[in-house]
Amino acid sequence: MQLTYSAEIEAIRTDAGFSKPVVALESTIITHGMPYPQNLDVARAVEQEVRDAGAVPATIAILNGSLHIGLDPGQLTDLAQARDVAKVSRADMAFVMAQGKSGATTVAATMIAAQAAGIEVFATGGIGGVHRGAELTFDISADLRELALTDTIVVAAGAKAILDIPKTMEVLETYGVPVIAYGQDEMPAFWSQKSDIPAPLRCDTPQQIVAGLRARQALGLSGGQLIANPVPKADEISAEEIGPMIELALHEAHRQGINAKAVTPFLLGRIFELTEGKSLQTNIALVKNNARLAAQIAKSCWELPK
Ligand code: PSU
Repeated sequence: MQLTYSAEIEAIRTDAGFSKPVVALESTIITHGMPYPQNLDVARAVEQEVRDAGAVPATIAILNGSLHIGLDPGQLTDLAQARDVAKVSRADMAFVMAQGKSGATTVAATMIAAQAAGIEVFATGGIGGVHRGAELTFDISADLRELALTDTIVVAAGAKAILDIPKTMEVLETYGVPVIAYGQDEMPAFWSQKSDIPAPLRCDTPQQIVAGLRARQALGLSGGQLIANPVPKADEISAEEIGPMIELALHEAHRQGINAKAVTPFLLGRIFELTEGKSLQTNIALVKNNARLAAQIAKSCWELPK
């Protein structure tokens, strides 16, 4: 696949890969997950977290048909302000590229791009999952199947709490995806540290995560892993506080007939309004926290190569 690299990534490319640990970052969170101008500040701050932790950030997006591994500062600024950028996943990324269009990559598409570029670790906010009411709508994010298929470690604050977390866990189990809570026994719930849902696996250090990854590879097992990293306590919104607002936003989405790819951006936007901006502050804090952990995991991957 033809990939286009930012100057920062180009500078560390070698025949064997990269001369420094790299962390992939997605772009749908910029175009569809947060409002401008906070989205641009966050995109820059998250890249800086990765650098401060000793790795190199590669924000991934499709610009005019080219799959970019790392965005230069001007490209990041343009993307944060762009309107009508497609939200691309496995099903449509190749078509957006073939037609010379631009697209923001979701978790699924970013995993594919990271694997193509040889990047093992990717940080985001929260993965997509099984939507509430999926027994009727069948609305299940393509992110879950991607975790089954593509060999990228995804660091997220769990699945977004707008989703049905127990059903999301069931699907991940069916797909054989390791779901690892970081430093606690239960799954985090995006804006909240706790969910009362036990985590299938727990790791307490980046080294443990990478030891598990290498053991999976030695067994010949393909597919990704989800590292569920709880939001820092000081930044969380408790499940009791945010729960009623999620219910209200879901009710409105249903009444307005919002479906498919529009559901998650609609819900995040409404919860931002209902919490008077607090959900965004928590979202920002958890993404930065995930970027820091992803950088540490990337460094451990580096110390324990395949
Ligand atoms: N994390 C965030 N905000 C976001 C997302 C992740 O903090 O907006 C994006 C990711 O790109 C993820 C997408 O893939 O939400 C899920 O969309 P859907 O539910 O339509 O699959």
